[in-house]
Amino acid sequence: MTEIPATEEEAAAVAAAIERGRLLFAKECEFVMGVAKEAQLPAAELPEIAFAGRSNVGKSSLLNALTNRNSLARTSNTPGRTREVNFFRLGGRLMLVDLPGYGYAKAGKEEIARWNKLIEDYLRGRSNLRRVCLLIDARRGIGEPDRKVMEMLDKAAVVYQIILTKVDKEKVGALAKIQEKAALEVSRHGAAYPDIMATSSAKKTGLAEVRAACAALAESNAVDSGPSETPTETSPETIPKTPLADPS
Ligand SMILES: Nc1nc2c(ncn2[C@@H]2O[C@H](COP(=O)(O)OP(=O)(O)OP(=O)(O)O)[C@@H](O)[C@H]2O)c(=O)[nH]1
Ligand SMILES: [Mg+2]
Repeated sequence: MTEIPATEEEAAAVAAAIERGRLLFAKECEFVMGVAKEAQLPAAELPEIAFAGRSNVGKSSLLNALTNRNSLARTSNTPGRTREVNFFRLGGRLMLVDLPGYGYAKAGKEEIARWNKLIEDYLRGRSNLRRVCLLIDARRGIGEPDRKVMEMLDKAAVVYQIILTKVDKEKVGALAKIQEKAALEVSRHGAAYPDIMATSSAKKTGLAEVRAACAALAESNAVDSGPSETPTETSPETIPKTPLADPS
């Protein structure tokens, strides 16, 4: 979904948004804490953006890539690596939240139930949560476990945005179809942003656009009230759509 700005002003606004994203993510990012129970959640001191998605989809890798760190968030070939809700403070302006993955079949039943409860408690009850980035593996598309989370977010009126991951593994043509299909599905969900971002942490694709969207949310004082809001200068609506990945 490549979108070329229609006017010079629009192009300038997009460039400025990208630059604000770059500046924000050039700031210090520090691990604050990992939380295993809702009762341990830190005070809601900053605007928050959470990264949710199936186990192994690339949440921790995306956080590392966005912040230009190799090992800020722990990543692994083994699904189920992130077991707590991990909080990272970015430049004293924004809290980035790395969630445990859902849909990890090999964990014990009790453990899965505990993680799911933790994720749900967090997502439902966080007053300063500006946006959930719902990560979807570009090769798999939106699946049943993702739909359940989308429905839960719709019901809780928590605004979310789909971010495709690992687009380096897909060809441009196939990726465009996956984006279209995801956009169609998302259009039926009240709390979802219509724009589907496409990223690769491995190839650093689409990162500038995600940073820009995060910066716009960090700057706006109001809690993100969703896709129907009239765009403002710092609104995420002014953020460019992610160009398709170059598979080379
Ligand atoms: N090719 C490719 N591989 C990726 C990309 N992002 C992540 N991976 C790989 O996917 C695997 C899982 O990545 P993680 O970032 O740990 O995934 P996660 O969603 O945090 O997983 P959990 O913490 O288990 O929920 C690792 O082997 C990463 O190297 C990407 O953009 N491209
Ligand atoms: Mg992880």
